[in-house]
Amino acid sequence: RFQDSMSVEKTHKFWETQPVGQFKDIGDTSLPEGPIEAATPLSEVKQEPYNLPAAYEWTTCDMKSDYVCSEVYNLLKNNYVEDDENMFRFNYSKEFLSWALRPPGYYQSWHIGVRAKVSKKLVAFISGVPARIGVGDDVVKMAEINFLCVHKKLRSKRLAPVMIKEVTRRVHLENIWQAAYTAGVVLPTPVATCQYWHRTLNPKKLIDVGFSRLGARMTMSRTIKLYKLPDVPATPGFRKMEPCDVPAVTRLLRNYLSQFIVATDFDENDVEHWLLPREDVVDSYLVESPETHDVTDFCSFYTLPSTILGNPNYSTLKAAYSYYNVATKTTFLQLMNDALIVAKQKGFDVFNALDVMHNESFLKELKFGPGDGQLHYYLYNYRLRSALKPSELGLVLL
Ligand code: NHW
Repeated sequence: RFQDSMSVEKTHKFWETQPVGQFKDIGDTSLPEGPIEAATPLSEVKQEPYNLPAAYEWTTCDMKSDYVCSEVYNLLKNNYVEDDENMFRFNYSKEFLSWALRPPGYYQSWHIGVRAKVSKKLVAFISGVPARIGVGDDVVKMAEINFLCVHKKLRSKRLAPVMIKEVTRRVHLENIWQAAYTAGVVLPTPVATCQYWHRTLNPKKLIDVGFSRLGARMTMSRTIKLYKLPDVPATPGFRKMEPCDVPAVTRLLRNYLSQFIVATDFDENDVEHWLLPREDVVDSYLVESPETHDVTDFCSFYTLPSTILGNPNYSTLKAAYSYYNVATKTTFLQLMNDALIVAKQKGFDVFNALDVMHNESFLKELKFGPGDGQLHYYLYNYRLRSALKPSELGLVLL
């Protein structure tokens, strides 16, 4: 019989056992907000790793080692996230992984690999990094979980639940009891469901590789004209962020992010790590008022190329992803248009942004188009009374 596939809730043998919001509780406003399970004494946390199938063993990955970083890079390059049509696969660079996994106060024990015992080949990975996240009026120490990956040949063998339990155990050992993560798949239960929007910078290439299609009644030359951008940013005082800007940018960001229900809580050390420009990893620009020399506006994006699968002409799609942006004096529209201009100058093919924070206010006007597929945000062991709108989120995970 016909069923609307959108409304079918699958059973989740693993997730049903975890302290996360369950589908059956959606709409039950009698449940309290906050931790689902209380923290336990550290002595009660399981001391030994979970069991893996006999042919595999745990490894803790030293991301300072160029060799280990290459192993993780290659696992992800060949086995990480693809789009629904299997045309593109994320290709996080080694420099990016080393940055993403070693923020202030990181734990090497949260960089968890699985190796084949005989060959020592790395076949799976999961990671966490510590973060402070504001939820409502609380600031909660959390783990941000990312880069969960199982080699294509080992899929559907229930390895992922063991890896998630193992990272949870190691997070608990640091006396941290909550986590945040995003995924393209629906799991129990999203705190928000967001959409990616794409701003074409290099129309010819995007059309050639099948990322986008020529619009109805559009020619290539009209399309190129439509997406053309000025050569240089328009805002006086627009420049690259420098180390001396860390205090001012931190103030600007903290003030901006405090309005969202779930948001990153950045201090100066975090801003120094996450937002100071790093070549081919993260770019940050700000507006310094020519009169007062105050920092009034800020924008940033990170570099995440995708491998183009099976195209004879092109092998990589160079994508910039909107990160954190704050406009106080410049209009948000002009600030983000300047971000597009510098991204274009740097050779990006496309600029992507989620509909989080105030991004909705510039997406349509700056000619972003909605993507297919959604990104769901999740919290582990923290219940919110109801789901959030994307615009209530002040958090971007890599
Ligand atoms: S999302 C990207 C995830 N990675 C990929 O999509 C790469 C390509 N796919 C794969 O490598 C960003 C595999 O398909 C993976 C699943 C490894 C995804 N999140 O081993 P089985 C992140 O990294 C559940 C959570 O047989 P598999 C965030 C699935 O629902 N759960 O599947 C990561 C099912 O459980 P259920 C996911 O295909 C957040 C079970 O896994 C999931 O061979 C992690 C099936 O396992 C996903 N993306 O491997 C959670 N995809 O209950 C962190 C599938 O439905 C939680 N599953 O039966 C917090 C932990 C820390 C807490 C601290 C207090």
